[in-house]
Amino acid sequence: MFESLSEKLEGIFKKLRGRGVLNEESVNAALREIRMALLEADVNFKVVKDFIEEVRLRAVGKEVLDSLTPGQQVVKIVHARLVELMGSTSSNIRFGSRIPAPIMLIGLQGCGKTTTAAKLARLLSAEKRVYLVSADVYRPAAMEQLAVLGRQIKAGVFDAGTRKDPVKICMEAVEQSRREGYEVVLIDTAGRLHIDELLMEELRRIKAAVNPAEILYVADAMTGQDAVNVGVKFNELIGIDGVIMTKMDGDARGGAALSLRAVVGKPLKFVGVGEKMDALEVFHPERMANRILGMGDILSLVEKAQAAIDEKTARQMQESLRKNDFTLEDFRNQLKQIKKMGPLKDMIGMIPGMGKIKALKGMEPDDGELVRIAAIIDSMTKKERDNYLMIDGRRRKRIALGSGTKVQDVNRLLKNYIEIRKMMKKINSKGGMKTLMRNFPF
Ligand SMILES: Nc1nc2c(ncn2[C@@H]2O[C@H](COP(=O)(O)OP(=O)(O)O)[C@@H](O)[C@H]2O)c(=O)[nH]1
Ligand SMILES: [Mg+2]
Repeated sequence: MFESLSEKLEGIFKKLRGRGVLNEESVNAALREIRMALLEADVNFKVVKDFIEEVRLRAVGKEVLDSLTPGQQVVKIVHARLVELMGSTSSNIRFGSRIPAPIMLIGLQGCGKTTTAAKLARLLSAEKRVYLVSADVYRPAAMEQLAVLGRQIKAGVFDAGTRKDPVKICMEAVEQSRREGYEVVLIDTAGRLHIDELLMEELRRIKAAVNPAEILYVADAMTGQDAVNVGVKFNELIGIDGVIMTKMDGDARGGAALSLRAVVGKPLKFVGVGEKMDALEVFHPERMANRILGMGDILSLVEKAQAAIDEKTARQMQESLRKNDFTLEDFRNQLKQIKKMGPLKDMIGMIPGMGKIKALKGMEPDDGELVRIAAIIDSMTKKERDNYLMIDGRRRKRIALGSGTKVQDVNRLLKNYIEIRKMMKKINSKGGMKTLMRNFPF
């Protein structure tokens, strides 16, 4: 997601950076390229137009032309606009004062409603007692799917028995959850291949019957601008309070996520980033903008780390990310921790600078690769791990032999390590991660 947009924007900014002073012409040239990059990322045409106009207004002002670091100014403006475009701050679910609070999930078939209902139940259950109910009486396996997921995450699931009326099922589920002391009822509704009047009528009836605290539209990122258009329809016909965008881990170009807020006028609240039950994240516009601009997303990374490992280890990791003397030992520990957190590919994009490292990108390390890297580092002496400079050709041969790998593997690992170490140094010399995120690495 956003990979190719990130790459293009980075290229555009690099060109700007090379200039001493910006003039209107170079700003306009950059804006034309940004416009193309956004359109290619499948961002809504009108959204792109407004975006560019706004950036132009702010960028062609006097401050920028006189600025000492004009490239930086433009990136800042684009960054600020991206954050605004996605809604500025993250939006939580508003549960209201009624207990239990019914939350309805709506969307087309296959967009990920059932999976998301279970993921959301899992996420919310850190703070609330959450009950699940499926109102999908049409697909034979739909209720069973939710029941299975519910068992997996240890959430209560309403058993509809032989009931056939979705409205009655929802009402009884809300009653049941009240009796059993649940605080939230997540309602998974049926979807259709297209928006049709029958589906809308059913959703309206459920809405009228349970009076949900929130209605969340579940959108499949892979369907691009269709997801946005369908969102507009659902909002007109049912009314929605927010959006959950699923399959952000896929190779969708990201335009839908960027256009939603501006076109539908409702915030993106969560994003689905995988099929597993823990693959749902609160959506943070600021962090997403950082990621799009290739700045990584250290906050998300640390948050994930905290969920996956105990806090102490997370703190150590944060430290070692910042530490100047990032040794091979740190590198190995970090890879181990990263492995615990989920697919490495996703994580790499979140570490500042990592996305830019070509060598690492080509490597796309899988689990096997991680085992190999660990084996290579294990075959080093403590001294070598502390000081990679002493690892000469002879030592490389020995390490390869000892770890059952080839000298080329050892070379590649050292090359990657040196690149990452350079990034770490850069982060440190700028006075820590915060400054880096605020001021951009150039
Ligand atoms: N990769 C990925 N797959 C997802 C995500 N969310 C849902 N899916 C998959 O999408 C498919 C349809 O999901 P489902 O919840 O049954 O959709 P529903 O018809 O809207 O209830 C399933 O194979 C899910 O595993 C996500 O965030 N990432
Ligand atoms: Mg379903």
